[in-house]
Amino acid sequence: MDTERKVAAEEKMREWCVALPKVELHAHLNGSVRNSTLLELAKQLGDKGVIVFEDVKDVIMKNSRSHLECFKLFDLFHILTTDHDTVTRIAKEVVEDFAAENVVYLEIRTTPKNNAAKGMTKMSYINAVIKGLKAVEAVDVILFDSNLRTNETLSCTPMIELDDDTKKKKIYVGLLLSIDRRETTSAALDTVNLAMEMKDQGVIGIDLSGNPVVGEWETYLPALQHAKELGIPITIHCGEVPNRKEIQAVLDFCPQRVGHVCCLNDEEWKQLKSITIPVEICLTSNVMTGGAPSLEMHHFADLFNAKHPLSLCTDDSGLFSTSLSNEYYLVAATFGLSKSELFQLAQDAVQFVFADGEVKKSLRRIFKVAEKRLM
Ligand code: 6MZ
Repeated sequence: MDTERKVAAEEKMREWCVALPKVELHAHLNGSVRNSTLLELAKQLGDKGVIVFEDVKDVIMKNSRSHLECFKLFDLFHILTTDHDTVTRIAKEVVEDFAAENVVYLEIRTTPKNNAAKGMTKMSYINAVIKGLKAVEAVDVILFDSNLRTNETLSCTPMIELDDDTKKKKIYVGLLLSIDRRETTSAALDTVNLAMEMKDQGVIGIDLSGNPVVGEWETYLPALQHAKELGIPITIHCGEVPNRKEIQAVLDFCPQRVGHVCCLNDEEWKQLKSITIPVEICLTSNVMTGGAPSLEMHHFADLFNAKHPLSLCTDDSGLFSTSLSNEYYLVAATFGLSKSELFQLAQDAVQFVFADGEVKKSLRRIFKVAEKRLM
């Protein structure tokens, strides 16, 4: 194929990946903020003399992201974003961005933050996120409760189907509350209790995340155990670094899903595969942070060939300059998956959502309709 035809074919495949309905299960709110918004916020704080804009600008726009750089950046992002109005703004924009590329179901995770200087509590932070979801106008945002029933259509349009082009698009959104690895046992328990308290307001699960070289499993275990007893679905960042003791503990804990699983040894792979915990795959993130040596050598291929339950995810679309459509495109370009395999991969992710049967049924209908159009 000559270069021009190759470029045109790649472009068509990219467009197809955007048109594909997609399920996003692993997206951190503050990692998914648009660069343009971060720059605007940095400029405002620069003008107030809180930060030096020129220094921050280069860091935001830089493309390589080691683990260390990522977690330094998150500290910076938190300075830029952590007041109620900004949290509301970024939540709105992040949902709009996912909806714009045909994500039909989004579990967005974020760490509830106390910030006395801003009059912020963990609960007021999550309320600010929910306010952002309610402010989305471009699509209908449907929030559901953690009894896992569809709770509320946030905008006024009733339940709709995607098969009629005249109707507004819809996106199902659920919130996962993240425990940051820097937190104490008591702070982690607060987050789980908050998830329980806000289960009728769109909070549907718990995540354990944060810098993987910080903290001890034993610190979070009581909170995770508590969440399990309360019946709250849990997803855990697992094996971003080769911490043998913790990887084993996570597999033994057997959460509903795990993220990343980059640094497992043969025995741990065997155990993961035998207990078939669904894996949230974050290709670009893993390559950029060094968790996988390259796209070609990413463990996606092994898990996919073993028919292990998995779902493609972005992790931090802003931080890593990616999108869920791009992650699907990369899988096609790197591993040669056909359109029907990509479609199946996207559709299979419906099985691993934390929402209930009604939401799943609706998602399956969306895929059925899309199949006629795309295949
Ligand atoms: C582990 C990550 C992460 O919660 O402030 N986070 N934790 N590994 C990753 N892979 C690169 N990417 C993001 O979003 C930012 C927070 O999400 C977690 C970190 O704790 C980070 O501070 P929120 O919305």
